[in-house]
Amino acid sequence: MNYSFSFNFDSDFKDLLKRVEQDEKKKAPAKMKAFSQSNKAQKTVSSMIIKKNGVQVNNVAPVEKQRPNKLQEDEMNRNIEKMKLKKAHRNARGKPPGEKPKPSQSPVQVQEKVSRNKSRTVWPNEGKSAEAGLKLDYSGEKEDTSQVVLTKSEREIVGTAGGEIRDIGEDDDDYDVDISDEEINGTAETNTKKPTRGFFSSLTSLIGSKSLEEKDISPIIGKMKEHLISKNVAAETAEQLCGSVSKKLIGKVLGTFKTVQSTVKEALYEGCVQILSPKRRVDILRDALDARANKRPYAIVFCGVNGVGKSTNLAKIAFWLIENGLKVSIAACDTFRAGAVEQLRTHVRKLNALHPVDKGPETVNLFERGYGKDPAAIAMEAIAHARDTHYDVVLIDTAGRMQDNEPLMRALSKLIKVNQPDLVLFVGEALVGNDAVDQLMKFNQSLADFSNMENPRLIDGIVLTKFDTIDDKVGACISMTYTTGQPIIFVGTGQTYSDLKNLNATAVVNALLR
Ligand SMILES: Nc1nc2c(ncn2[C@@H]2O[C@H](COP(=O)(O)OP(=O)(O)OP(=O)(O)O)[C@@H](O)[C@H]2O)c(=O)[nH]1
Ligand SMILES: [Mg+2]
Repeated sequence: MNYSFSFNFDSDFKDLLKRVEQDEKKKAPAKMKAFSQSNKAQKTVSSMIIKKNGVQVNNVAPVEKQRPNKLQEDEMNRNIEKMKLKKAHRNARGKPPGEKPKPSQSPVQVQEKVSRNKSRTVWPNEGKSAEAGLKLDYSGEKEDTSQVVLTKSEREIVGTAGGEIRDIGEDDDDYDVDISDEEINGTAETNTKKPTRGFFSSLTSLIGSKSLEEKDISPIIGKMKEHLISKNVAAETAEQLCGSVSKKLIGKVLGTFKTVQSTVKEALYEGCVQILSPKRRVDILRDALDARANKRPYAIVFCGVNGVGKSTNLAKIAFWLIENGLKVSIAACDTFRAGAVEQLRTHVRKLNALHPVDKGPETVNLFERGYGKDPAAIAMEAIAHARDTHYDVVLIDTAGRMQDNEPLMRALSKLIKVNQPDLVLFVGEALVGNDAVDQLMKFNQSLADFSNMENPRLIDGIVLTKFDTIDDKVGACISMTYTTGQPIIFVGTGQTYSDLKNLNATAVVNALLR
């Protein structure tokens, strides 16, 4: 195919261009759109309108552009100048720009600074407990020559500890007792649909009226033992306790709607409450008043392993006795650990400042003979001095000692034998697990063995300390009372003078079986 043909491109193009130009000239020139007419402007404005209940509401407040007036402008300029000056000043002191100034000292820090030589930093968010926490920890105390400074919270507890010591959990958060009456009374089994909480709910049940055999209860008893150990009951104690519960139950006939689980639980509950219920009542206030009537001081010895809180809880007990109108002498018979005497001196100063006397002997007296002397002889002197000077109670602090340290155990046995105090208190931490049994057995054994007496004085009662640190792991209560058969007379629940409580057996068992 032949595509070649001839046309005059140049003249055709020129004609066409001329025509187009003439057409365009006839049209009016196009105007530029205002922004508000554009699609973009419509889009932006619609995004600023929200609908409230179907009614359109403008989302943005109209911004009225205001120029600062003269006065405002002057103020702004002055502030800018000030900022420039501040910055220049800071740079001149060598601090990198932007570094935050140090926060000023809190009142707690200032207070501590004047009252003690070296103070632990109290962080602002530590709150009351941290502040209070410092108060009774004078265990590292060196010679203290400063004036006694009483904090507001210390002054506030004066006059609050009269009468019997309150039970744990009565007025604070020693721990939460949260268990239903059904569970306590063992009536939960009648309502089998309702799930019971705690470890018992994980056990399978067997309902019916039948006589219990070992095979029925041994899986439950095994779990129960594990549970007790997890709550810090010493393994040995848990074993014995479960053994006796098991013995008690074998051959027992279940009621029609009773489950094995609830029967075991009931038996364990009863067993634990029985262990914690004192066989004999120790009434220190009454006995001290009796002793006063007989013109002799009432003496209490505090013993235990190192660092468990002997001196601190001795001071709390002194506070309680003073609040009950008794005069207290503290015998510094820890002649072994550096700082032990100064620690007590600090307490005595504090206690006297809290309970000042107008005239006559001070409310609390420190009987001290320095270090290295025979504690038994110092205790004897202290008791004689208290008798002569009309102090009602002598609290004898002793050095911490490990239960296997024979020379120190002999010394303790001698102190108790020659002074025959009214009460021998073993101080033990609530934190202790398996060692609780070992400590108590060996302390008792040493007191018996080294006294060479037919009826030796043994431990009469227990001070359980640091109860505030264990949450619901209350097993040490069971181990200690089970091992000695002696009651827990005081419970230490913190580090202020008012953190001294009475054991509430039911509350502890509820926490234990939770
Ligand atoms: N959280 C808490 N701490 C306690 C309690 N009782 C004592 N402490 C603290 O335990 C530490 C040791 O207390 P001390 O009273 O010195 O113990 P100790 O048994 O006399 O010590 P040694 O004489 O060295 O054997 C101190 O920091 C006390 O503040 C308590 O009930 N709760
Ligand atoms: Mg001590």
